[in-house]
Amino acid sequence: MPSVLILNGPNLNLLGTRQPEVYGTTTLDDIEALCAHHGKAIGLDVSCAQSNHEGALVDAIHAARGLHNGIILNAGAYTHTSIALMDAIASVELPTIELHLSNVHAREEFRHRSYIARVAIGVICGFGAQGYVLAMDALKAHLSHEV
Ligand code: CA2
Repeated sequence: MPSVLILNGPNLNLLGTRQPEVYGTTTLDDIEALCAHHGKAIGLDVSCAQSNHEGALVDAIHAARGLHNGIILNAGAYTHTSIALMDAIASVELPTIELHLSNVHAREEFRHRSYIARVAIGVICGFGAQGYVLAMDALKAHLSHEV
């Protein structure tokens, strides 16, 4: 069964506790449970991780090589700043989907730039927690067409 790493970045551990008007009321635990449930339904093995630290996210991406077939990455604010994460994704050569809960293009100008998008196979944003399900379906389809 193909395997996906669902990796969440800084502050996403606070989901559901603050700014519900922007990020909704769903917690990160809820999202991870949703992903595990959907993985079983579509035949995708799911591993989830979260870190507030850029280097730990780089390490998690490196460790995914050989363990997982793809990555779904919500890099949070590092999306807009991190050449290190971009380079890590490029180096492991795993199909990666960039994900955001909010529609970053409808928000501040500084959220419009993404370093991750340059190395991602696609970007999903603006659909809240449902975006993780959409990303899993997209990755599953991508991996099925790869062979
Ligand atoms: O919309 C997304 O998923 C973001 O990746 C979320 C990041 C933001 O910097 C990106 O531009 C878009 C911020 C995550 C902050 O999460 C919080 C959750 C609850 C309370 C406060 C922050």
